[in-house]
Amino acid sequence: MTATTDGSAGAVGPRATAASTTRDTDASGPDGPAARALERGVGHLLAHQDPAGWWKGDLETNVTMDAEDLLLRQFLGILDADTTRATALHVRRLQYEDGSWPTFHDGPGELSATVEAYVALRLAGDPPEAPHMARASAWVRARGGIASARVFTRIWLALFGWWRWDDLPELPPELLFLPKWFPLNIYDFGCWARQTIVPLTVVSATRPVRPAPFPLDELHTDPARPNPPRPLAPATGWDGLFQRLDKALRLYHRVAPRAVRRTAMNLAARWIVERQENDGCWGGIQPPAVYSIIALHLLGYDLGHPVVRAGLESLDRFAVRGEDGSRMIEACQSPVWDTCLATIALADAGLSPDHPALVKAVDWMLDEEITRTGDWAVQRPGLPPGGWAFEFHNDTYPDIDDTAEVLLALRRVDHPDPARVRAAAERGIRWTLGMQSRNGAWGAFDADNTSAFPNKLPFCDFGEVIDPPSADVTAHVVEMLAHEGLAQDPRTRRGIAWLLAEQEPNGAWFGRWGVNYVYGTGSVLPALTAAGLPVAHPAVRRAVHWLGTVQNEDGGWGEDLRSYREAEWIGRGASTASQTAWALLALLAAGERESEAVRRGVAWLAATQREDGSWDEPHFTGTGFPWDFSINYHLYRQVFPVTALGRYVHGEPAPGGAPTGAPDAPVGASLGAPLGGDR
Ligand code: R04
Repeated sequence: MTATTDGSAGAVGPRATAASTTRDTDASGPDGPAARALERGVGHLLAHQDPAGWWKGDLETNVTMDAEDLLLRQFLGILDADTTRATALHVRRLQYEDGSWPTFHDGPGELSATVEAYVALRLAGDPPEAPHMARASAWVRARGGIASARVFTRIWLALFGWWRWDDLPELPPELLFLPKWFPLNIYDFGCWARQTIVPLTVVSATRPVRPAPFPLDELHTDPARPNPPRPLAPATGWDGLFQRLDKALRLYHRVAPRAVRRTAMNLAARWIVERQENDGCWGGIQPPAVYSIIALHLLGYDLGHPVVRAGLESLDRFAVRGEDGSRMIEACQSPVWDTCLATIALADAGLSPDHPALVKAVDWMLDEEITRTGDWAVQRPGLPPGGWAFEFHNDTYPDIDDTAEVLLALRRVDHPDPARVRAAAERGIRWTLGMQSRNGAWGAFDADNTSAFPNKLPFCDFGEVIDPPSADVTAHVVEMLAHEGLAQDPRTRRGIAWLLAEQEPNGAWFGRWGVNYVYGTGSVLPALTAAGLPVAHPAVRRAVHWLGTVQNEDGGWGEDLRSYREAEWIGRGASTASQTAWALLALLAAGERESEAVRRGVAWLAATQREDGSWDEPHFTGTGFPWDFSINYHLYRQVFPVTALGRYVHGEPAPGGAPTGAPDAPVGASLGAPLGGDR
């Protein structure tokens, strides 16, 4: 993976336009490989639209989803043979030769995932002495056994007496009493952590133990001493404070007045029930649904109670059946996200703006608009609702990323009821602007969700637990505002200034919700140039140069998930369709259409396309929590290459109604100077 080009051919010219640069004698012409790949890619995408107007690719994560689904059913006494058998088929297929399980394709074996997958297979009847099971338990023991697993894993084991509740961090339900101004309250957590933690306070206070269906001694390093105390180095500073807090809470657990506890638990129950979605799930994501069902059950809701029954039914909808009868649990479902991205892709690919597929998609997106308030209003009281969530059902947690991309998609379609589209768009824009954080940028679900405390809790070892502004979300918002003609609005300009200050010394931007710097850079460059930053701006040049240095020999781009941990993996990894497309989107936005780098990237996409118009992508290029929770969005391999090829063949979408590629629109000239390159 060496530097091939700095991609500077034609670097500082105005943006390429379809009219001035499309030649039919080369690869970019209407009969060339790029146009043919585009046409096949479009065909594949069109064929996968649901009759209702949406797209949804599988959202693949890791085996802890599947294991916890079985453990929940075991805990409630509703585990059936078919579910267990089908889940085990999927879990067995993902095991490595050495006995371990990874949390993403080609990733290292991971202890907590391996413990949970092992237990899932034990539930399915695989005996401990079977070779694959013996390899797994030996692998776990060699890495410290259950004692070294994350808190969530040990909670699941504690539910069956395989771990002691005493050896878990305290999570008291009295947390719900702390008001929103208190320096650690539930609204300081990112919404996903909040939705998970509130039900877990009930579990942690109740400390239930159901009979274990089998012993699990083989997962302890020393079966005779199954719960070795975790040696905690005495910490100083904040870590020390949180260690002492945990000790104090342990004591409190024993002396907590019953009436106070009961009040706190009732408060938690009400908090949970109020947030149940129309389809019975919580927040559109699987983990909060699982823990909420357990919590309500412990609080006396029986399995026939409408709230619990709807919750259990919603869980069934997270299951995807494979052709071989296997069963995989999705952490979450992505219809809104996939639909807006597919709409943009098809519009960029040259589909007529009134194409029935696009109109149908807009109809569906309009019906998905969020019209009521949610947890976001705690930070922004009085802000009228608007915007979109990621999932079919998640009205409490619309997110800024989906809202920005839906708004970009709506603009690309000629809908028969433009007034209706405009009204929804205006609510979405107002909501997005209202959700801007104090620093001028945007997080995914909340404004100003930046407290340092949540990540310090011993409980929070499962991944990111706060939702601070990120470059990728901010870029999507800036791009949307630019297309809405708001590039000069002071709020947009603060976003741009924040982005320019966030650029890494190497020229790239960090990818919070996609892997990794290729995603960040692929999000930011199209936003900056849409907002009028000249392609000659030093920030744009630095990013273009960086992309040139990390292009693979084969012409594609790839970035390994290890880039979240190890600097030598930044920008480095096997080429993938989505990451190659992100790099191309950045380069095309930077006016690099005629460069060697773009030509080779486009050639890679054309050469790796399958007969049916799709691309293979076993590597995970989506991010739930950097490093700790990774996602393979199965539609990314399709929507991003189609967008990139479409922009290559037809030119860039025109921001703010200006003609495509209008050279140096006045907005750009004025932006370049005051926000200039020096940081
Ligand atoms: C790509 C940008 C759109 N948006 C992010 C949405 C991601 C959708 O997928 C997931 C979101 C999730 N959240 N929290 C979890 C999660 C999983 C997803 C989650 C995971 C594990 C545990 C608790 C929560 F697949 Br434990 C928000 C910005």
